[in-house]
Amino acid sequence: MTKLKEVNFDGLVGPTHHYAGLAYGNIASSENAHAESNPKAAALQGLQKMRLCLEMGLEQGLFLPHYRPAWFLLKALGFNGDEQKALEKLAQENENLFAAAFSASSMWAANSATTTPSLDTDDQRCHFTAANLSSNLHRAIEADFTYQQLQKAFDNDFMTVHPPLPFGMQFSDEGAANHTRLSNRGEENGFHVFVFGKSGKVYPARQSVDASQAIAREHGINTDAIYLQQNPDAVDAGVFHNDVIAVGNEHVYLYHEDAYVDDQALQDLHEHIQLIKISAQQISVTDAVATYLFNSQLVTLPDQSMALILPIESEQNPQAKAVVDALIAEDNPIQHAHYVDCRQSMRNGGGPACLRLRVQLTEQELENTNQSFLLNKKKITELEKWVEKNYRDRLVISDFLDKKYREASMSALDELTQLLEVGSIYPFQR
Ligand code: SUG
Repeated sequence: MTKLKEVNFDGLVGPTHHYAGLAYGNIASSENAHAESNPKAAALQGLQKMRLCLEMGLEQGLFLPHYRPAWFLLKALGFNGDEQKALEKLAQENENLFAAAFSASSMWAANSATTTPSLDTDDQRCHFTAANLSSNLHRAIEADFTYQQLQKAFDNDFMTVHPPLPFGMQFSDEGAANHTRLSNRGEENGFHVFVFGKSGKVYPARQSVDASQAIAREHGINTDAIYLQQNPDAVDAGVFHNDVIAVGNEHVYLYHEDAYVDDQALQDLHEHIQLIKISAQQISVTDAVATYLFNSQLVTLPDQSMALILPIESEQNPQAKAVVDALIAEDNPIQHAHYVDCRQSMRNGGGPACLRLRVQLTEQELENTNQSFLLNKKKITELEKWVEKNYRDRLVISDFLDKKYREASMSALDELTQLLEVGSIYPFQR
């Protein structure tokens, strides 16, 4: 049996983290639009979660924040000339576009890419496809730089990084948030669960089935792959990604009974996979969305037991807490629950699972991964100091008009690349 090691790559929260209500269909994003944000707390909360994972004996990596404002976007839209004047004009004319250009949304690394481990592919290479995030402008502008970072981290003799699928709604792709690789401990190959949407009455779906199928083809997935359609009513209740209503790990798949139009294809895996279906009576979809109970990381610990890493919002809700307590008490591999504070991210609809891209690698692939993207506790301490020094603890959208603040954000990113020894990855460094 070839052993795969799971590494979680978290998106480091960037200095421009803010609340602009840009993600239609994401209830937290709409509810917190224009609230004051705390980028320092957001980044520290993220690092605290990464530290917890390391302390649990897991491998942990990170992706760097994208540089903002996204001048490549603004220039393409004709905002040339004096930068300060251009930003002032834009802020007045189109606040959403202004906010989008400063979005720190790359923190939600679960949407950065879809990956398939080498055990399941025709050419026995590990494959990555950068997500195009076509549904929302502030997210679509992540695609190019994500692709570049993935190449920097993983493009080598053993792994292949693919560019984003063609832009547009037909191939709208939001990455690993809608894909889960399951596996039975005794079996070599995995099972791939792809989840796609068709828009509800109110909110749009974000992952298209054409995109999921293209990725499966592109990666040469040579093992079972199933495609489940999101329940449009769940989409309308705020389930904009599958990881808001389901989580899987190895031979366990935890999901809400109202997650899909039809879960028969999932049921057909029951001989290999332990399906844990949570009923609407245990917790409604609305409460699942409010607490992000399912947006937890389900991880295998070194002793082979499994742990859930959940947002504290689900500890504070009696129904969600009861579901977790019952899971721990019942006969299944989930034996531990850790509640983490990622409230700054949660207010934009991003829980623990959103903040990380799961990558399953062989020992050789892990050795060949660019080590600058991997973390240890010492590096986390250095990153915490870097955040303390460089990040603001209060931010509103109009602060982006402050030139000094923008310059400070750029020099913080410059310092970060030195700290992590990744080289000059940002255009302003060239
Ligand atoms: O795409 N929020 C993100 C949250 C992504 C969560 N990821 C997963 N479920 N995997 C989104 O909706 C809000 C930005 C704002 O409103 O300012 C935002 O983009």
